[in-house]
Amino acid sequence: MNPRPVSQFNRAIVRRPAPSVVQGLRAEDVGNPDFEGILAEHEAYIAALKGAGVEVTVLPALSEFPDAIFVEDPALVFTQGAIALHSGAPTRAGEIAAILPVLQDHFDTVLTLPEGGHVEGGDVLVTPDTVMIGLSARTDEAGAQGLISCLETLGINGRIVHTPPDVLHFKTDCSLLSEDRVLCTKRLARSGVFDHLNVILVPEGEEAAANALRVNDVVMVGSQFPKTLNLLAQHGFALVPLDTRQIGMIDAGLSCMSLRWFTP
Ligand code: CIR
Repeated sequence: MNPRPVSQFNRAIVRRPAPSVVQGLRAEDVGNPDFEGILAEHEAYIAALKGAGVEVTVLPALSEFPDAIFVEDPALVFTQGAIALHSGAPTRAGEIAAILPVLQDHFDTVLTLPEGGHVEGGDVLVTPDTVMIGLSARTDEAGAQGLISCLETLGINGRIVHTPPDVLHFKTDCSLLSEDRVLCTKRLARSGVFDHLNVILVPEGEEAAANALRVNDVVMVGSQFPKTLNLLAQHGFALVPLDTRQIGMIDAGLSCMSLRWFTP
């Protein structure tokens, strides 16, 4: 389906965190993250994207939407075009209207998920032969079916899969490391969803490290996960460790803070 590696990117969009980010959604409240800490993590993330060879568009903070820093969720972007989604979280629904004009600035083709269904980008894993759409509390069957139609319009194949129960997004538990290798938690691997790929299991106790991010020649990984860093180094990956402890308090990892694509 893709003429180039799926993790080859030269453009990205990010959004600066607003002070309200500390009130971001979370499944388990372990206290508010530190705003200065999130700012620092976000700055380091932008620097890592640039260091990997990506031109980064930085959008202004949106204080009315605490989770708007997680731009991966309201949209999907491909070389062929962009798709504006409908969030499954009521407090995030307004982020779509904010990102739509930005998509229209960058893409000739901008589709919108049909009304009635919900999908968040965190549930969507792009692999070389198909786009996997994980059903979750944020992504429903109607949304996934609507997304498959949008993807077809762009000439891309989509397939519905399942997110483990009580896991926020499909990609909370996995990331594509290369064209045929995936980093994945044991609980997701057990479903057999990646039986056609080589699976590297996240070490016990570091499940949150599964949301890593391959960009061009490097893999960004949470710096607080030494066992995962060690394991991936043994597999020969060039690693960029990034601190995600503050955004981790609001259930986020590395993929969620950018929209990435390749423009020829
Ligand atoms: C949320 O619950 O929506 C945010 N606090 C975290 C979103 C993380 N998004 C992602 O991993 N794609």
